[in-house]
Amino acid sequence: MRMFERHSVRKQKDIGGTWQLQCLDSKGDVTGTYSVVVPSCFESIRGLEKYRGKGKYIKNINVNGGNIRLVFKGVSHTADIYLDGKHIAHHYNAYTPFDVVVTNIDEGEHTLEVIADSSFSQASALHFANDYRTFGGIIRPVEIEEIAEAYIKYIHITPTKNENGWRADIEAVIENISAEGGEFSVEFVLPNSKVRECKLDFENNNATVRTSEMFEDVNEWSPENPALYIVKAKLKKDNKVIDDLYERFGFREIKIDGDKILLNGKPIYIKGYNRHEQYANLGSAVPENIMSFDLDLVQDSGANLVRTSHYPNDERFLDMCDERGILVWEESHSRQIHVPRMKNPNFKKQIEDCIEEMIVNHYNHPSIIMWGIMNEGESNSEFGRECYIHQFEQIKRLDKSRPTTTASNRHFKDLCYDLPDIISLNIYPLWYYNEEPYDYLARIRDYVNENGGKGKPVIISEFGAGGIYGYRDFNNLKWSEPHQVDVIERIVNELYKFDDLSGLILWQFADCRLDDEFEPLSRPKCQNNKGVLDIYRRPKMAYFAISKLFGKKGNYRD
Ligand code: ADA
Repeated sequence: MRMFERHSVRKQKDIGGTWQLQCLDSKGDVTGTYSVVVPSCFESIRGLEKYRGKGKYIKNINVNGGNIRLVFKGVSHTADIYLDGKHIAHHYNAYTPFDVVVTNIDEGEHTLEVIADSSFSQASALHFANDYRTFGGIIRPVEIEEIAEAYIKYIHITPTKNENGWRADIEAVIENISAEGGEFSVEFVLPNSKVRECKLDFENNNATVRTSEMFEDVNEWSPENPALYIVKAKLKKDNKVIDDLYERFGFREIKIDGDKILLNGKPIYIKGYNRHEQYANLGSAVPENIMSFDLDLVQDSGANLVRTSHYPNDERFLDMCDERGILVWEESHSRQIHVPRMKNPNFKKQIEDCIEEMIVNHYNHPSIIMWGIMNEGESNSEFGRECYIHQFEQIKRLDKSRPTTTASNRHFKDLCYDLPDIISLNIYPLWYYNEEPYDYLARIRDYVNENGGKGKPVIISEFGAGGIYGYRDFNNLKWSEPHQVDVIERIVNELYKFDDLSGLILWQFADCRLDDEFEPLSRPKCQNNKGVLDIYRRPKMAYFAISKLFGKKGNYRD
């Protein structure tokens, strides 16, 4: 379920494989029954290619009795979980994990039911008809764990560099589900064979322990040398190990120094792709080998970053980025959320839950170098500004170790350039508007400098053009591959003339399917065709062009 081992004591297994799926109408009546594999999307099942609504997944599971923890890595987009007919959990948002603990369950067979709902309504402030499809179903793995009377919920590791070497601040949160008494402690086995034991004091059945350690001779994590280390935590009760959790991290530090982004003290230059988590007819249930192939294509083209546009990604993909030294801009789930949607009574809780779950679950990935919010949200309104302030404050409460950003397309009207640590601009000259790239960006940057953004790092977070795979001719018309190459080449060569940019991120890595209802007249094939690869990862001419362009530029600002 992850790319590294997480336990030796706690028993954990993947309960994917074959499930029964019943499609349900608005009254809850069954309209169709299918035998499906989990994880998968409704839309990858023959006959459900355009399905939007509810599906009930059913599986009988055998348990040994005692306490179990069910972990859902992604259910799209709203989940209701039932065990033996009893409702035990509810979750909104396809792209963040959630879990539920069931205590004192009898040994034997139990019926697990997961109702996934992909319908759009006022109940859903983040999932709506958009320029990427909200697929339906159990799109990521499901795990069952056997846990003791207490267990380790998570461990966060924060590395910082100082004159004596590296320091790691370690925090672990433990839940005592039985509320039983006893002498509890956590033993940390750290890099360089350091061992630390911390006593626990539970308050309301939860306890947090912290320890800090200095490490003199360790390898830093970097794109060139993505060195990774494991922290092993053992939870003891009356000196007997009852649970454990392994976490992986890297000694790397991200800081802002004036208009530069420093990775371990060196200014970096970002050459990246915006990537939707989608593959052909598998939709957003992307298998590991496709994730790995995508990262081959990222690295082979000379890129050094992936932006998880526009939602938290699968942790297995982030694990692979950690291992390969690929930088990540991860962002909470939002694309073009305008004020009416921000005024949806569900918006505040839904976006804050997403930010919290993203950061709590993805905190230790060294590849993640910044957190993004509100892609092309209404940052040119006072109401929007209040929402941005609130979300940036929430991020800083959860993680002080990473800079923040937000991709703006409000250019000369934006009221929020003073809020993020890094200024990010989505620009589409030569595609959506006939502007000369250099002059257009220079004018936006003048406005940014006069309106709160002066002296901050600047990234071009989106630019690009559409190209239909296989459409080539001599007249270089829009939507042809040669035209796509021409626009990308002109923009990148102009952006390279700015010696104070911190990088650029191409829109987009691969074509992706949209919600059928989204602007069909401007999106041939109901796809966003600005990928340099098609939905099957077949390269367009633009993939070879961007590879040459990325190859021209180093990874570090001079
Ligand atoms: C915006 C948006 C992207 C995509 C792009 C496009 O910049 O952030 O998600 O929709 O436009 O292709 O128009």
